[in-house]
Amino acid sequence: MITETNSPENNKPAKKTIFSGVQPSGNLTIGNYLGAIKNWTVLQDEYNCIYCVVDMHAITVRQVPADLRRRTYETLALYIAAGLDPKSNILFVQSHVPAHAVLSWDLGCFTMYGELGRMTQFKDKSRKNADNINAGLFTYPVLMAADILLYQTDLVPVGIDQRQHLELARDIAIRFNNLYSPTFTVPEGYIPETGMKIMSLADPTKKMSKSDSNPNASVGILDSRDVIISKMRRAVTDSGSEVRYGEGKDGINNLINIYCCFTGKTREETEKEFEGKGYGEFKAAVGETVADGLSSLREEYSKLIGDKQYLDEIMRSGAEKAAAIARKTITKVHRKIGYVSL
Ligand code: AQP
Repeated sequence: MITETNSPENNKPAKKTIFSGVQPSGNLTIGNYLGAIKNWTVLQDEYNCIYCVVDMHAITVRQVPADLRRRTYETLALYIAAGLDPKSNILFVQSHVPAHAVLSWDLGCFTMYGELGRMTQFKDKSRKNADNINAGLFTYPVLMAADILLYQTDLVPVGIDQRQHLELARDIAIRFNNLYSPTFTVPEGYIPETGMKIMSLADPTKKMSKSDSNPNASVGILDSRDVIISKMRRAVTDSGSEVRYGEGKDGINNLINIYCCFTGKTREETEKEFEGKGYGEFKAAVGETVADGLSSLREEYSKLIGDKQYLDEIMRSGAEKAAAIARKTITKVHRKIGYVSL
């Protein structure tokens, strides 16, 4: 794991706090799983963990309301199915805790226009959604900073694509702390080395994304066994045949990374295992391994997704717990800014 620079202590509970989230903006991919959710489950005993379904971020791109609602439930059910215990972690939906929007406004007044303009995700998504370059897409990183800073977060487990946003959250926290007095914990990134950036199967120079319109570009966590195996078989690779990590072999490098994440093997072990075997055999093995690795999660998910009442209860109690923590930060921030408290 790569952990980034240290943060100052700030009236913290004994255990350190983790915050992270996924947008319900499409069918979650193995990129979301390996870059984020899988690591969350490993951290849950050691840390106070707060995991959010970030639906407010999702509306920076147009969503069909019924799909957004359905995916919000699906994402929460996936968190639990992946092994996050709702009793020991706070699991909630972002729009259920209005403090996120409140702090986002406050922090927006401590964020520079130029900083937001430099964000590569804004540039990418503006290109992809040229007819809807809305202000929310531009200020997305401020809302993400609010998500993290509200909970005095120490560690943020994310894929590497979110590193630039995380650095901005740190800059905003430091700026606020310096202008007033220590208020926010300055968060560190927690980025996995092998799963940090899973690439598209259709174009391995591009990140795998849940909103990619090409269904063959990504493997969904909930894709069936046959679909996973067939997508892996069709993954774009170079014209070589040797299963070896290297320059100009983006497709094979990506499949080796995926295989290593699911098996726990190193790249060298993987290369050795497939020595003398061609790409076809390797792709079939990756497909089988991914399908096996996700099978218990899929089984658990199918039990949970039908129980809307249970999921509603988790959402409700998670939102209450999150709101209680968020309130303390908001009170402190508003006092420092100079708002009148009633
Ligand atoms: N390809 C990836 N490899 C590793 N990690 C990834 N993440 C996303 N894609 C990959 C990590 O998943 C977490 C949740 O991401 P998000 O939903 O907040 O937004 P995103 O990063 O924009 O993910 P997508 O799948 O690309 O969503 P869309 O298509 O809606 O933009 C984050 O920790 C992210 O790093």
